[in-house]
Amino acid sequence: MFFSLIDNRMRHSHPFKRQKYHFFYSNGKAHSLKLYFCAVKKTNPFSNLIELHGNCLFVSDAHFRTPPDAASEEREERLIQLLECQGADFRHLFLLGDIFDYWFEYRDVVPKGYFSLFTCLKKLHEKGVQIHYFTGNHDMWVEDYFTQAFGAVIYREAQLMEINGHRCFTGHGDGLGGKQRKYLLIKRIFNNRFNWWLYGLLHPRQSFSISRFCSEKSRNSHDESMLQFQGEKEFQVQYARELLEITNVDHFIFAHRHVLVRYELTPECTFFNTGDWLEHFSYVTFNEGDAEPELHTH
Ligand SMILES: [Mn+2]
Repeated sequence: MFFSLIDNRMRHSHPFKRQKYHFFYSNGKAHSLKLYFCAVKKTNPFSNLIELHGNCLFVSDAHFRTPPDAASEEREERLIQLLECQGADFRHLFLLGDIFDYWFEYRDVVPKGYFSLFTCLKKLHEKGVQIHYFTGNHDMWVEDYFTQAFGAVIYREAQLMEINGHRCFTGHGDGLGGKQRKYLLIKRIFNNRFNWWLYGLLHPRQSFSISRFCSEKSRNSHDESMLQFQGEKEFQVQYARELLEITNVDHFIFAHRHVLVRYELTPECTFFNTGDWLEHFSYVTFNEGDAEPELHTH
């Protein structure tokens, strides 16, 4: 009775209602639940389709350390070189998450360092480049500092966008697809506003020490086999296939996995991962007039 009520609501208010209803029942995962609540609230998660025009550059996973060490400063310099030499050509810069190994901003305090990078981003902003900052699992605590400093638009979830007439689904890509209950639970705890506020009560010296310890631990626990792209076993690929069942997407552009890859999902739809700015020094461009995004290494 309750579900048929929802079904009726969806039938009258959504362009993809029937498919979504089916999606909820056939999957029953966290993101399906989200679609279900969207249905209850009569909102469409794809209704605020953002339209962008112009050349786009996607870069992710630089994991700049807090405070920056020599290696981190070198990577920062390399990223600035890329942004400066490509600067005149692109209109949108996508920072696809985990740019910082740890980012937590207090009302009056931000992590020190990154001065050259921020100056470069400010210059780009002044030239008219729009910066899109997608938070990753290491920098989910971004608040409004980047927005105030260089007008960045902050996205906390992956987003469907129309880029130069192509439907692109992009975001950091962590926690999407597969059975990642434990990961999603941890993410939810970290992302909870009340916990966020509680953590902010700690003195920066304490909170930054805790974060460094956790970052180090997660770095050491990485599975060697995951260094390679796993094809259909990839959670992001599985998620992309699930999403393709309910809506049209031309290109998926994710990060997080630190693998630079172009993978054909269907003849009409391609999956990309930006790699990283740690070892691959890779990035993705999607220029006006291009049929699909392109992978590069610096
Ligand atoms: Mn990540």
